[in-house]
Amino acid sequence: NYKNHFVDLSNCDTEPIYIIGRIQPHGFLLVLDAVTHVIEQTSTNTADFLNFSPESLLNQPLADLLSNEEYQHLHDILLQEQPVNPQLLSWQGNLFFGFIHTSGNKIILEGEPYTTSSDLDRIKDNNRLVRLNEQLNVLDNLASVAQAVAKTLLEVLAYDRVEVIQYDSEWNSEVIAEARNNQLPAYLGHHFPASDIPAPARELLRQKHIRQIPDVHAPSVEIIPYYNPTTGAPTNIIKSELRNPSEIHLEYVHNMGVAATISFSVLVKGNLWGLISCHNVTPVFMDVWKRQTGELITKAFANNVSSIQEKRDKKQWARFRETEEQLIRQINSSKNIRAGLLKTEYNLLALTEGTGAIVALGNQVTNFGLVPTEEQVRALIDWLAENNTERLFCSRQLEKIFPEAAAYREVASGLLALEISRYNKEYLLFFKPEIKETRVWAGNPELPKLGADLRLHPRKSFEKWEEVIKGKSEGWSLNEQEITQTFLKDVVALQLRNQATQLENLN
Ligand code: BLA
Repeated sequence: NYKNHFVDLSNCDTEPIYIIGRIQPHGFLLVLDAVTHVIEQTSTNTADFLNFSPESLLNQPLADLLSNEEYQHLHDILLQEQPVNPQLLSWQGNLFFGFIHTSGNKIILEGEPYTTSSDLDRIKDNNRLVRLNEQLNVLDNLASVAQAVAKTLLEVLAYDRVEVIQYDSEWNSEVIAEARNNQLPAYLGHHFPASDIPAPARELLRQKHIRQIPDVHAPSVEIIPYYNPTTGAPTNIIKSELRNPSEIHLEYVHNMGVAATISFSVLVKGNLWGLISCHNVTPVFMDVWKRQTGELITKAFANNVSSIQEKRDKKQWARFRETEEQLIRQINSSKNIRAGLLKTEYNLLALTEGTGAIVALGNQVTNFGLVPTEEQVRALIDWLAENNTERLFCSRQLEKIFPEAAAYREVASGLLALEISRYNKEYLLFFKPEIKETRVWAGNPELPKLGADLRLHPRKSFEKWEEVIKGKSEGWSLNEQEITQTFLKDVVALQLRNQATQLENLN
């Protein structure tokens, strides 16, 4: 029950926003039984859009309310498993855009006023989309692709600011591209902690890919009755067009100095990669034509991200692979492993994106690049030998499980450790430094003014992010894990072969 759920900053990870029981006022919502098409719940504002009061709709089968022709048209749509939205519907002669989806064994039917778009506007937006796709075909790095997308969306939607936001593996986010006029300050390069998009909001982003808030101050509209009469439970409206957002989020948007937002989820290979978030200082409504163009732009972007990632992963892998083979050759032509590694042509450091490495073999510890002191390294190895049973151990925040590591977080917040012999305390260690945020807050510091609740403000969030990210490095990619394991395997094979030849020579 949403009504008994008092939401504050401490419990928003469990806020049941999917059963909020309210919508925004720019359309209406009905809940129908999927079989009988009887209206079981309705928003209280239907008279603003149709010739029906909420009371006249409740408990009525659709067939009794519409003309035969109107009902037949709607009935055919309702028979489809997943109707494409929007549909153009007519009820007693009133035209509107209908959005239809199922929720459990109910049908949610929403309506928004029918709007037309001039041919000239449609042509312009279409041309922008064509131009963008031409650009995307030749751009090959994420920053410039994201920038082209932000710029095109700013032209199409004409909001004051467009942000392209990427998540990291822990749901902290970063603004990687931005387009704006001078109404709102820049957030480019800024980071936000995962708590700004708590778990229920992330689930929303996964399930509903376009969301708009035309006016954060618009009074919300109730869905009555709150409990569905046949299920006895509030109806899940997470996929609805009109669902009223959480008050906490509305306050956040308000504190940002923004009155209207639209955002598009960026899904790459089915995973939530990030989002494109558009902000306007004054209220503004995007009709279905604009939303459709925005969706096409977002899809083009997501496809590009996917191919850029693939290309980059492949390139990185080829580079690692080449380094690995050369290193093994270099070791093979040296008198022992250590001597081979210390030759300068090929460096162990090029095997990952890390900036430091240690080879602990026999009783010798050999350093490459930025590493903790020998004493610290030996203590780390003792700890690994005692506590770690995995052959490959990865962390991007070592101090969280090994607090002593906080002393050298600047060079080694991240650790990738490969065990050669736990018993002999022989390891291969790779280090990544702490992430450093060097940008300063951009834009006029007085604008927008901080709201009453300081925490619910992007600038405060930025400070929170800096706290959250202390002692953390970039993560270890699958490529890095795989190539270091390959390297270890090849080194061990070499070692065994050398021992075998030595034995033969003795015989
Ligand atoms: C939702 N929070 C969101 C959304 C964004 C952000 C983009 C999705 C909104 C939508 O798509 O309509 C966060 N927005 C940002 C950030 C920027 C931005 C970081 O423009 C930076 C430029 N939010 C909080 C805290 C809580 C919280 C502390 O900051 C909880 C205590 C909750 N955020 C919250 C909730 C939602 C949300 C509940 C879902 C809103 C909804 O019900 O639709």
